[in-house]
Amino acid sequence: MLLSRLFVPITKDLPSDAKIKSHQLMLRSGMIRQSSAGIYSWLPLGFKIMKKIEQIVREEQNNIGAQEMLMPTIQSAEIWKESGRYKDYGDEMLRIKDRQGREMLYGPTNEELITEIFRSSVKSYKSLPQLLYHIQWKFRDEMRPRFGVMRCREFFMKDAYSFDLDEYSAKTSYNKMFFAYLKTFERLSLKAIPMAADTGPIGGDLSHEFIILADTGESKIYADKKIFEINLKKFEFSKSSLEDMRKEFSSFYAVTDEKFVKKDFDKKVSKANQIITTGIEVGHIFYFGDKYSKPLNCMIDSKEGKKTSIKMGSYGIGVSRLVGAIIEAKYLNNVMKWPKSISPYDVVIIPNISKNNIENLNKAEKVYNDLKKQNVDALLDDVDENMSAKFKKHDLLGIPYQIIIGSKSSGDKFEFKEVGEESQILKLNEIKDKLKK
Ligand code: P5A
Repeated sequence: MLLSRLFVPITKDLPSDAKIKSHQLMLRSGMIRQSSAGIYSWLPLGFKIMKKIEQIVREEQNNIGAQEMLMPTIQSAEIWKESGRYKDYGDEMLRIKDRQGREMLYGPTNEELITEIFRSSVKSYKSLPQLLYHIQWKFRDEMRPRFGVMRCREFFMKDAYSFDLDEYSAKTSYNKMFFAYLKTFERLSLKAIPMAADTGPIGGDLSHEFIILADTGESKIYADKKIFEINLKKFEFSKSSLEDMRKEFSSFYAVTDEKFVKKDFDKKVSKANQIITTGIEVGHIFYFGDKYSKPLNCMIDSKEGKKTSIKMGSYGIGVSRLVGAIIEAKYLNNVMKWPKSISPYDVVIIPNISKNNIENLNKAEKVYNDLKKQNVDALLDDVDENMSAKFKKHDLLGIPYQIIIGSKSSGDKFEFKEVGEESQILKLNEIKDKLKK
């Protein structure tokens, strides 16, 4: 892609409510544009990054056998009346009437709708277990939308739902998700820690929030330092039971605000290991048994022919929030560096074309075409401006590798730089090898 053709409206002007760095960077680098309070349009650069995050989330769901589907954003109020949440959800629910006067709503979550689908189609234990998910926009009329995409009213969520015959197998589904989440966040180069959490309006008694540490996070957490040191790689997934592996995490104190009990914290964690800080909730999982299946009458015939209500859980990842969360984690000293797995481009070519240097531009185009042939997704900065302006702009765009075509490049050797590291002079073939790695 040529940067001069990319619709990326970089701006210096920031609204006064852009207080945290992810919100500022997303506006300045033209990733998003606010349409009204807590509602954003995603411009090409921001959308491309979010799509890459979505794809990693999807792959890790598919890896544990979850099946993708798509439910609508607009739901009927009827099923919410059946579960009792139509009233409970209060003002956070955006309620709409259609032309026939029927009560509708913009879905804040999908427990009711998926249970309704399930009850009308599944009758026997033989069809269980099932794991279903979709990635869809949600709407919550937050009282105080803030921090850009972190707490908005319309946001993009992956939500999964598990259906099992009994509590034991439902907890196996929970554990599968637990580890799928850890792998997902690891692929996004985030250290997300599972913390025992409150269940709020979703309900149930077993729940974990996945939190990444950040000063600007809205979740207060209390944890044992040692939980941050657990390395996923040490687990042998084929050999150990998921429950045992999860217990390893649970053996360390790690809770959010609502679950905090000072006496327990002081008893279980030495003073030196106590971490009291803030973080961003990027995922949240719940086991709630028959909280929805019972009132919605989602029953199944057991092996013995007895009618029992299905045991369910639900599992959310804030896909759009993750874009902001990753910026909070990776934007340091006014320089952004996207993790390679979700960078909008693999590499940016930056020729010095000030003073109308056609030779550098030609060289850059050759490199660009060469990389394109090798399926490297390169961005060519063909914008007519001086190098210091270019570098400032790329500090915002955060593409992790740069090929700089200026005084240090000659013949088939180029200046190659990984953001945050010293630059090197390398042959194009060597650069290609590095990029492919
Ligand atoms: C789990 C999936 C649920 O809604 N029902 C279906 C359950 N959980 S949750 O914790 O309420 O939300 C899941 C994740 O969505 C993100 N999120 C938000 N992102 C941006 N703006 C918001 N207002 C917002 N609310 C929730 C979070 O990442 C949360 O973990």
